[in-house]
Amino acid sequence: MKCRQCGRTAVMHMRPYRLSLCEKHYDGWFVDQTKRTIRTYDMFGHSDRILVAVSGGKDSLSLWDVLLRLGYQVDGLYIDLGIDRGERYSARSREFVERFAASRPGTTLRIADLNADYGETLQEVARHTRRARGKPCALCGLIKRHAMNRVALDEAYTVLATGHNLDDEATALFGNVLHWQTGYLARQAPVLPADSAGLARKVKPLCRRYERETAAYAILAGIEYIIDECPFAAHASSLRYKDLLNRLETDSPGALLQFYGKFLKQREDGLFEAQAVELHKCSHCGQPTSAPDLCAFCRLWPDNE
Ligand code: Q46
Ligand code: ZN
Ligand code: ZN
Repeated sequence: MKCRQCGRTAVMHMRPYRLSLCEKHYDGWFVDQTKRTIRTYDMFGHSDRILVAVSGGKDSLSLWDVLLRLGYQVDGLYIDLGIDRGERYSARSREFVERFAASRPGTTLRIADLNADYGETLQEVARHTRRARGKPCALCGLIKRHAMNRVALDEAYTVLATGHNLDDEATALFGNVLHWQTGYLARQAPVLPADSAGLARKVKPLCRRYERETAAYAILAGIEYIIDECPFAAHASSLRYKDLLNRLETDSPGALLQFYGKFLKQREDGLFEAQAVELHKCSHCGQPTSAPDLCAFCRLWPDNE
C-alpha cells in the first residue's frame, strides 16, 4: 500500500480511518492528532507546567516525547514501586525512563520511590494490608495516584498527564460497564478538572490513539521502552477484556473508537452527573478523599491510624 500523502511505501495501515502513511507522514500525523486531542478537550496551554507520569512503556514515553516536540513545559515522573519477582521489573523500567530523560536536555525526571519514602515496596505493603489481601494490584493505582498528586502539589505542576491509550480507556470502560460501576463511569474522562484541594488537573492526551498507533510512533521515533508487562499483570482481568475487545476491533475496525467516543458524548450530555461523589480533604495528607477522615493511602500505614 502507498502513503496517502506522498505515494511512497506505507509503513502504517489504519483500518478504522482507511488511512495508510509512510514513516515520515505517520510521524507528523501522530503528533497532529495528539495536538488535536489536547485542543478538543482544552487540556492545557503553553503556560501550564505539565508532569507526565512515565512507566518506561511505549505510551507514556511517546507522550513525553510528543509534548516536548510540541514545545510544552513538561517533566516526567517515575513512580518506583519496587516491583521485583526476580526480574527487577521496576528497576529495569526505571532504567528506560532514565535513559530517555538523559537524552532530552531541558526536561527533568522526578522520581517517587515508595521504598525510599515509606520503607516498603508495593509487595510488602500489600502483604500487611487487609484491603489488598496480598494482591499488589489492589493498591497499585491508589499509591500511584497519591504519589502523582503529592509531587504535582509539592513542585507546583498545574497539569498531570498520563499515557492511557484508546485500548486502555475502552478496556476500563468495558470493565466499569460490566460491573455497572457508575461512580467510576462518572469519573472516566479525558480531563478531570483541578479540584478544591488545589490539585492539578488530570489529562490523557493519547486517549483517542489505538495502542498499535503509540507503539508505531515509539518504534519509528527510536524510543527505547520496556516491552515486558508487569509480572502481576498476567492475572489481571483487564488483559482478558483487552483481548476480547481486540477481537471485536479486528472484526469491525473502529469499534473501540465508537464505544469510547459515544460514551464520552453521553457523559458530556450529563448521563452520569448524578453519580458525582463529594470529596473532602484527608486529615493527614490533605489530598481529596470520599472517606470521612483519612484517605485510603494514609490508612495503609498503621502509624497514621
Ligand atoms: S496494577 Fe498490578 Fe498493573 Fe500495578 S501491580 Fe503491576 S499489574 S502495574 S496493569
Ligand atoms: Zn508519505
Ligand atoms: Zn491522606
